[in-house]
Amino acid sequence: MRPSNSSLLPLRSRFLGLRALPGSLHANTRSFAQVAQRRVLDVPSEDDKPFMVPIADTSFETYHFDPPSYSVETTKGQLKQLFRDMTTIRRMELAADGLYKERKIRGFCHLSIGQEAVAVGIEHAITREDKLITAYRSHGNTLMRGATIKSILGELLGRRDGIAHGKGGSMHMYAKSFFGGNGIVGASVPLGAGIALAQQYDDTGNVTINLYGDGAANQGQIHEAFNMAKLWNLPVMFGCENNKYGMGTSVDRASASTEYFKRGQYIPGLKVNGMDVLAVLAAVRHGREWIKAGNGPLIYEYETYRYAGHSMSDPGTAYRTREELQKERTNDPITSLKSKLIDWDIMTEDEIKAVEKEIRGMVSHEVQAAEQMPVPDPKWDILFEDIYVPGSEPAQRRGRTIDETIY
Ligand SMILES: Cc1ncc(C[n+]2csc(CCOP(=O)(O)OP(=O)(O)O)c2C)c(N)n1
Ligand SMILES: [Mg+2]
Repeated sequence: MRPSNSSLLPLRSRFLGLRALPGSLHANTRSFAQVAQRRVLDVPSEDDKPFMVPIADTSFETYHFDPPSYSVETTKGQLKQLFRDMTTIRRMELAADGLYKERKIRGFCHLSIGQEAVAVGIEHAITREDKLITAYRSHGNTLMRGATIKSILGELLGRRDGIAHGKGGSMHMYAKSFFGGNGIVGASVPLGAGIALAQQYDDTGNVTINLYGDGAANQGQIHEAFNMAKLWNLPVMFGCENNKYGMGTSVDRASASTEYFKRGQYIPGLKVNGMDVLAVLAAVRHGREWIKAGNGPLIYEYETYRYAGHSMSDPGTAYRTREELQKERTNDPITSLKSKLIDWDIMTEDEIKAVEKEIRGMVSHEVQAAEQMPVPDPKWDILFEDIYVPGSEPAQRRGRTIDETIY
């Protein structure tokens, strides 16, 4: 972490302190603070012109690794998009919550409400040529990798036009450069190391973002993957999404060390405030460049929080207090970005409300479209499709009983 005696000051005063404010600011419709922020931040009028915004110096903790800069280059357009993306994920997750409670979605359904800044910050720091793999809390990542909302909701509803033709459900969604959606805790991490090995072999110059949970972090196979990744200098950014719980077990009860970013021992690490989308963006951009320069793997820890239960069958209240939840909600990633957008004079409160309304309408439209998708016909060829590469199907496919076996 950057040693600084200014760390006790609030973010805004610290950044203002970096440059002298102009002597006289004439009154206009904006407040003094807004005018000052705009001038110090040099907010351009154009949506696509880059400028720098500050990041709190409590955002990172390092392990044998230099932290990113405490200001990040962005544009007004990108800041607005970060807000749109996080709000869209939350609305989509709330829609899934509703559909599940109406008993239209059956089976597993793991929501990522509270964790939106991680999926969104990562996506804004990488390209579609970079690869991403995660565990089962994956709806937000699926959306950010380019899937439509209706294809994700359609999948949850088991529909033919769902992103995995209704056969994957919540835990098994895929898109270009997105390898799921994996239900076996920890098992996706060695797979991600393999994807990075393929990138290295093909000399693509890109990286693999390899996400897992704090619960998964205690698995042996993760440490085997760390070893091989370091041994072979693979272009992989491991990322532990520490949402403080694995099902109903808190990190303190499950982990001898909760410093997940130091778990790689011989691999440099960085802990990132996963409730701040700008901190995530800056950190991933920084680490990606470091990996692309041929320095090998990194282990990131995104400190975040899951507001909902582990899955829909868990109300999420038995193992944590109401006070804890309330406290965590004060760090909400969407609310805090909203206040920055207003403080920095990027969007007005009314503009923000209008975007929220538009996204609410757009998501309910997508819900309707998903509900209108047909269910798959109960036919053998539909059941067996997407298992074998077309043309390589074996002559015999075994069902549960002799009757169901196809020759
Ligand atoms: C190998 C394996 N063991 C156990 C489970 C059951 N299980 C499902 S989720 C989970 C907890 C994982 O927690 P974490 O990695 O922190 O992810 P989070 O749910 O917090 O996103 C467990 C133990 C499983 N799916 N796979
Ligand atoms: Mg967890």
